[in-house]
Amino acid sequence: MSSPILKNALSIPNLPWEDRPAGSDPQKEVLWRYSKNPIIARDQTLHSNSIFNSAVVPFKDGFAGVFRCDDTARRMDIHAGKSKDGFTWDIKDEVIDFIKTDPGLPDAEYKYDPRVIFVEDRYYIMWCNGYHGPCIGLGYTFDFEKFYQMENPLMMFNRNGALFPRRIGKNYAMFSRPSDSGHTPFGDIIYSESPDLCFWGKHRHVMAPLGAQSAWQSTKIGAGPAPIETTEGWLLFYHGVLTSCNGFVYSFGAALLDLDEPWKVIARSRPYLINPRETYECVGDVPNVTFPCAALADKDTGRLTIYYGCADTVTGLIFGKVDEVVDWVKKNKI
Ligand code: BMA
Repeated sequence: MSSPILKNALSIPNLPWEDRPAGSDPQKEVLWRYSKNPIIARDQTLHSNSIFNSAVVPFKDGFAGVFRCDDTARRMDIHAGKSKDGFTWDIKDEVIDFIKTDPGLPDAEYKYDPRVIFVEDRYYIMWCNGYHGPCIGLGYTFDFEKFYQMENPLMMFNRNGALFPRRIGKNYAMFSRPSDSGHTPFGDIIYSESPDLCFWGKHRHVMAPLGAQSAWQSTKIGAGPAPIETTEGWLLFYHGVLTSCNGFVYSFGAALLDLDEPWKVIARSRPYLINPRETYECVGDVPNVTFPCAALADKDTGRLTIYYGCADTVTGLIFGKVDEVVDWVKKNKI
């Protein structure tokens, strides 16, 4: 039976999955963690210090992805990987060597926090690209072997770019989060459109951080994975940051956005879905971070699998059902 709620979704019969554990109360937690988290170790490639905030998609009879690997010189870059089952990953030791679609394209000083999504005929990658400060990088691949880099979509001082899986009207669409050059203590989610993936405009404000009524998202927010299309609107997982006496705490929640005008918020969760509480989320290079970068939904079962970075060190999996998350957002909206 197909999920009644997903639109334009893929069948992913081999979606990584584990049933809700006995004792987990759906009223209390709509999502649940994989019992064998983390699935990717920090030193899984030859030179990696940490592998986290990484994105995957179904590819051929398995999965492929782009992984943030900081190396032991603490350089931030992205690497390609493949997997048969979505749990066990073979990640290349070498960084992705992008082929420039225009020889005049500036080099990147660093790359991090990739998102990957299939749109029309190829897999697009967005990441945070170092060019006189953080900006959004954009590239594509057909095979996860050769990667092509395009123009940076927006000006510098922007992060958390997430491309939509289809055009809105005639245009491609993306979310971004304007920032500064440091560990930005502010940030709203912005929507933009482009006819050609080069020139972007029609910028619209989507959501701002909230105050004391939803403190997990009080300092800044940013889009997570590419949004998922449902009959109830675009389902967007987004991270929210709280400033504690020990620094930033990264949790994540979800919102439903209008299908035709995605800057219009239908519902936005007051509580978080996931916050850092397991040891691997609280202990690492940056304690207290849960940061989703990929969400795969199976058309046939409505199952949802989220890949997320844990404490800026390792990568974990979270499971749920799309219809349950949508219900939860509606019931727990601001
Ligand atoms: C953000 C980015 C993310 C990271 C987060 C927590 O600014 O650097 O990659 O997960 O901070 O350190």
